[in-house]
Amino acid sequence: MAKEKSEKQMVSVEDRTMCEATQQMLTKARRDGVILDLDRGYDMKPCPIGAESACCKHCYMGPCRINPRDPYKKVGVCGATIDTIMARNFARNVAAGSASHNDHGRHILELFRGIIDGKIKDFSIDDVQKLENVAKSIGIDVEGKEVKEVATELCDELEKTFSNVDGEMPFTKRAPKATQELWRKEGVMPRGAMLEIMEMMSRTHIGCDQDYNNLMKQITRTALADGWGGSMVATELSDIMFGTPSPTVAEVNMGVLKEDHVNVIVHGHEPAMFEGMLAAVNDSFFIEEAKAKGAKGINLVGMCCSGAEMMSRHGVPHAGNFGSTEAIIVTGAVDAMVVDIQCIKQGVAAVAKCYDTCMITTNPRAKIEGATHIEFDDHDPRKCTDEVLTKAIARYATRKMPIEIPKQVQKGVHGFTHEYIEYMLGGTFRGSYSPLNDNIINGRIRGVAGVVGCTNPKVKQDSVHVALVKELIKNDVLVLQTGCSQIALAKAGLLVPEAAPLAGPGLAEVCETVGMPPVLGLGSCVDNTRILIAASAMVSAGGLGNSIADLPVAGCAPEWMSEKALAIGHYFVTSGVYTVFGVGFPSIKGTKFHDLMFDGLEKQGYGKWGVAKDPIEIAQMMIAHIDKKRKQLGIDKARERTLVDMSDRRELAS
Ligand code: XCC
Ligand code: SF4
Repeated sequence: MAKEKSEKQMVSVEDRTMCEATQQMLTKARRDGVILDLDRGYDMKPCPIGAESACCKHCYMGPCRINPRDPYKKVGVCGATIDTIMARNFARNVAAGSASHNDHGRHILELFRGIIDGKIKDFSIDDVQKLENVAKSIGIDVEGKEVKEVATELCDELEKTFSNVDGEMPFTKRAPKATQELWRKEGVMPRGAMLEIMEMMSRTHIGCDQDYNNLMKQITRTALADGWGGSMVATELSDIMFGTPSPTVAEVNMGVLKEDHVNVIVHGHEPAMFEGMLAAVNDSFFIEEAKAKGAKGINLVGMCCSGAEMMSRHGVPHAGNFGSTEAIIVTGAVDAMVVDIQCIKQGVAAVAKCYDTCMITTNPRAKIEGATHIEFDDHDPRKCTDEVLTKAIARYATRKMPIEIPKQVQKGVHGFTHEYIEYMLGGTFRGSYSPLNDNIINGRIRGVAGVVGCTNPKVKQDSVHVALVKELIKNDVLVLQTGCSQIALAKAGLLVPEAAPLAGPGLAEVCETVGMPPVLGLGSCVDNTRILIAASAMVSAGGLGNSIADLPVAGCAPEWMSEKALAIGHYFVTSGVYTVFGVGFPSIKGTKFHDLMFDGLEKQGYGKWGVAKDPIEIAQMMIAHIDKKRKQLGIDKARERTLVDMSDRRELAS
């Protein structure tokens, strides 16, 4: 790749990312004349009309462009108004995001079915307790039944998540009654995901649904079919097959690569291939092969979401989030980059070519031009994994590139789940959410925030995540995390109990008593559904209202970029959570569609959307919402008393 700009002309690496390892690799890439996403993102000037969702290309009478500064002046050739155009664009984003998670969930369900049928032999049911709990949660009677019988019934029932053409999606039963009633009243209760996504695509065709209010109902149904559908199926069945995580110390950042080992990175979203790789790297045959070529062993590490799952379940080291997947190749130390689906930048393959890294795709749904494709088959995992390892070892043996591995490694505690939160705060014998609710009611914990989602080269990598989470915990808000955001905070050193002093006095006291970090890592993006279940459990534990919308909670994706993030955001909003997005939002302020999203939905009994760029401003918006909910619940005064108590005690102590 040609060197296009001298280093002087380029923006400083410190402005592109706060991750020091990524800074070091970006510097090296520039020196090597290789262009990374972090620089492409800076150079790309996004289309100002598209950025505000003021264009439509749903038919070839257009594409039609509306002036975002004067949105009601013109309509499209077909007559579509700006509200129709924005609603349809958002609808298709949500449909794509929901489709991704449902496709993932359906694959996991097929794997589960294969295990039950005995056709898949390399995986098994690992967590029978969780199997029974999940089955019971949707009304399956498990008493006196064999494991296989329960599994079959659960599998048949969950199949409906995808294939139902009427009725209600099975996991919606796990939402609070009042939340379910709202969905029924509004006509947004999801049926089957395939139907909802198909209907969403059809309704957004030219000349179909042209009322943004009516479109919103199907958008909501399509998003709920993600959170209470495919994503939840993926998380729950993965726990049943591969084990429910519990807190595990794991290492994060590029320093987990080892110069004297064969380094294999797995980057993607479905855990099956990664689980297969983990089995293969522990095979003594390959360890001996690697040693015969002069390596000390094979080092398997993860990136992005399947990496976050493997870290939670097995403590597998994690090399970095979405913003570092090209940069890490620049180390020269990656012998194989093995990918499956979602969030794999095509640029990773181009960078891999520059550094002689084996770039291997494994999923028939996601090939990349120029990459080697070695297909992963659930029925015969070793066929793929062994070929991958053979290639990786061969690349190690013929390494030609100079190697430079950043030193940064941070230890953190990962692998929290809604089950573990219950146990951690309630104890083995009286496991319940009541202690969490009590601490919220008495005000030590002001509220709970979910901070999740991607990194985006439009903003300095990790910086908004870290500043936002620090501000939230300082204000006694307990933070739950998933995905690339969790990795950002892990790199910043906040996923350890020792971070408790960074929290406000109330939250710090709870963390110190329990021995937990003020920031709890829950895993990958499909594991956002753990937050939905935790919120439902908080409602049923009592004292905090009747629906998720009553809870003093808020959500945020401060550096979001993907359509999946929009689908997740909308299922949180319509499950009752105030959800703020950073970076920007594809809608125009002052339009009817925007007002519906950012205000009207709340009046209908849901949560609502918010948008801001500055982390402190985002934190203040979330805290103001939490305080509003505390006031509505009548628990605002308790917090003032508790905090006075604590400062009194502190003064006495000093
Ligand atoms: Fe992708 Fe899931 Fe976003 Fe990260 S957080 S960039 S969606 S890998 Ni899920
Ligand atoms: Fe233009 Fe309407 Fe066609 Fe969209 S559907 S491109 S607004 S004519």
